[in-house]
This record gives sequence, C-alpha cells and structure tokens, in this order.
Amino acid sequence: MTRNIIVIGGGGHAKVLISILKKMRTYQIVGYTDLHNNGRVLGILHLGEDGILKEMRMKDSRLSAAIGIGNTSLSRKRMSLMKYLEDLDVLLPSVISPDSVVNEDTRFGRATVVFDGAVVNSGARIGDCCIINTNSTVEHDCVISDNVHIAPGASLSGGVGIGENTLIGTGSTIIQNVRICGDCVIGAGAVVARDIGVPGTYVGVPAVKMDRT
Ligand code: JB3
Repeated sequence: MTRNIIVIGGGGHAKVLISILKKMRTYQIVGYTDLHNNGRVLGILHLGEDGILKEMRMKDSRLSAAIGIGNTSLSRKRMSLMKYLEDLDVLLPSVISPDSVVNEDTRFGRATVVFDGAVVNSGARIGDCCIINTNSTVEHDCVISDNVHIAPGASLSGGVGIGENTLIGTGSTIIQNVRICGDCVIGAGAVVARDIGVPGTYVGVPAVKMDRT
C-alpha cells in the first residue's frame, strides 16, 4: 500500500527529491510545504506553510515527510524542521533513489536522502538528515554524522569520518581514513588528505583553512 508523503521545501533540491519519490513508487506525494508558493513543482502542489502538517498528521497516522531543502544557508534549519516533524510524530523515512547503488551492511538515519548515481558502499553508516547528492561516493566503512551534505560528485574514500553539520563540496575528494570534524565546509574540488579537527572552511589542493574562519 502506498503511503502519503509531504515534501518540505519547494526549491531546486525539492524538485530532484520529487523526481526520485516518483520513481520509487512507494509514496503518494500529497504536496509540498514552503514559506512561498512556488507554483506547481513537477506537477506537485503547494499546500501552505509547515504549520499545515499538524492537521494533516491528525488525519493520517502514517503520514510521512521528506526534507527537500539543501541550501547551505538553510542547513541548520533542516535539523530544526526534523525536530518539528518528529514532535508531530510524522514519519521521516530515508529516501534512496532506485538509481543509486547501495551495497550490503549500510545504515541510514531518518530523513536522509540518497540521490541518483550516488554509491554508498558496504559498511557505511550515515546519520539523520543527510544529503548524499547526485553522483557522490561514500566508500566502505565511512561514518557520517547527522546533517551532513555530500555535494554532487564528491568522493569519500574508505573509512572516512565526517562530523555533524559539515558540507563536503561539489567534486571534492577525501582521502581514506581521514576524519573531518563537525561544522566544516570543504570547498568545491578540494582534496583533503589529513584530519581536520577545527571547524571552518577549507579549500584547495591540498585543502587549507581559509583565514577568515
Ligand atoms: O547543487 C545542487 C545539486 N543542489 C542545490 C541544493 C543542494 O541546495 C540547489 O542548486 C540549491 O542551491 C539548493 O536547493 P534548495 O534547498 O532547494 O534551495 P532553494 O532553491 O533556495 O529553495 C529553498 C526553498 O526552501 C525555498 O523555496 C524556501 O522558501 C524554502 N524554505 C525556506 N525555509 C522553507 C523554509 N520551506 C519550508 N517548508 N519551511 C521552511 O522553514
């Protein structure tokens, strides 16, 4: 039986998420919530702001939601939205594209999404509210904390550890067994070959901390 799901957010990230939900055929997409009415997004209607979810949950005890906000400036908000949805007892399944590759013995937290072409290899552990974006690679035995975004084309070699609220930028590379602490931004195309223990923004090859952070 298909379940009803609401997409939170109606921007570019939500658009990709909606396409993936349609391919999965597990959920009936009821609509999206957003502060603004962005019109139909791939045919999906704006329902209103997030407050509408309380009433919808009262009518549907199995109501699910998927967080469709990836914007870096809204990264903290993703976690507060997750808490809000949890408090309403809305289900927060992980959404895994049928066009990704997910191998044996992998685990995903609530509200985590895995987009097309991503590879999550054996033994990887991924926390809550993470984004494993298009064509990124999370190799064997990586451990990724909550609210981490692995941007398109980023590549984590085996055994990498990422702390919470960190963004691994588009096309960057993290060498095997490296640990990156929470609250970091790794710039697009950077190569991280050594552990990072201080929050901040790191860019370049090899990645170095930017002065202003
Ligand atoms: O680079 C790629 C492949 N994707 C990017 C993604 C990771 O992040 C994409 O290109 C964008 O840079 C960004 O996508 P996102 O998160 O869709 O950003 P944006 O297009 O700015 O849309 C965010 C939407 O969230 C806007 O429509 C906001 O109004 C909405 N929003 C903000 N706060 C909210 C809230 N929606 C709800 N339901 N609740 C909020 O509190």
